[in-house]
Amino acid sequence: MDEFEQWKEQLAHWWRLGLEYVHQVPPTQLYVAVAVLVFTTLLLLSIRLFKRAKSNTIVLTGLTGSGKTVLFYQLRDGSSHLGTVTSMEPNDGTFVLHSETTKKGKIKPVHVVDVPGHSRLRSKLDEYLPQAAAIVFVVDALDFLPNCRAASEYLYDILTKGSVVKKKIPLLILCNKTDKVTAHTKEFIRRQLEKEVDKLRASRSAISDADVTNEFTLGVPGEPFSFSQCVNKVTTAEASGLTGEISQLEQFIRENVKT
Ligand SMILES: Nc1nc2c(ncn2[C@@H]2O[C@H](COP(=O)(O)OP(=O)(O)O)[C@@H](O)[C@H]2O)c(=O)[nH]1
Ligand SMILES: [Mg+2]
Repeated sequence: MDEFEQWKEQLAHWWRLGLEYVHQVPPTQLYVAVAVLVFTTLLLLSIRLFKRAKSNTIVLTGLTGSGKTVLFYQLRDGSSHLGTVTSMEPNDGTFVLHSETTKKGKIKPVHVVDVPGHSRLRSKLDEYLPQAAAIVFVVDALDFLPNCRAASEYLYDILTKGSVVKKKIPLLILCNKTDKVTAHTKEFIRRQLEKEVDKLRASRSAISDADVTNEFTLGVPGEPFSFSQCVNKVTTAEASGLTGEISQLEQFIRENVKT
């Protein structure tokens, strides 16, 4: 008990000393000190907010076999790593694009995630989409027609996600495998996807009363669907992961992740 009393006495003493000291300090100095403290706190907070707003994450997705993994390696290493890759795990990496490694000056690294199109792994998408600066939806331009329906359903799901619509995340429809002459053009693919999404729109709104899974609706009611009706910017481009012709993809990435 005695010890406790002593402690209290000591604390009270220090408190008095502290107060005396503060009184001795000219008020202007005190104000300046407080202002500096408040200013630095605000500065640190705003830097944090600013950083979070400027994401560098690019989500690469699309059906299995469209060529995402090959594109991922092309972006990172400038080679396709053919035959050594599997499609089960998401590839996830932060790097300076291979084509930019020879450039001088400070280049901002890009965070690229390759999210597989397996339906049981699509929950991964919900994890990555909210932090995405942009989305690349990879389409197999060679084997397009048999997969058109499935690709449209997947695309529909992405374009109606709350995280995508609210943040207006830009989306690139990347028609891959254009190294083969039998590949469909991006204009053709875009038109077919629009037609298919239009059909989906009708069927999904008919059943949505009981089973609401899509958070937002697409397009303008009564008008044929077109990607230009989306609140987020939807563009198309061509690429070949196999031969490394990915300049349009790299340009899209750089438009959305500033150096
Ligand atoms: N011709 C051609 N084939 C490609 C191209 N990109 C990928 N492929 C082939 O498509 C298959 C699937 O590629 P992969 O990257 O594993 O697709 P993922 O399932 O989307 O990750 C592989 O057999 C690749 O060799 C391309 O640009 N041109
Ligand atoms: Mg893969």
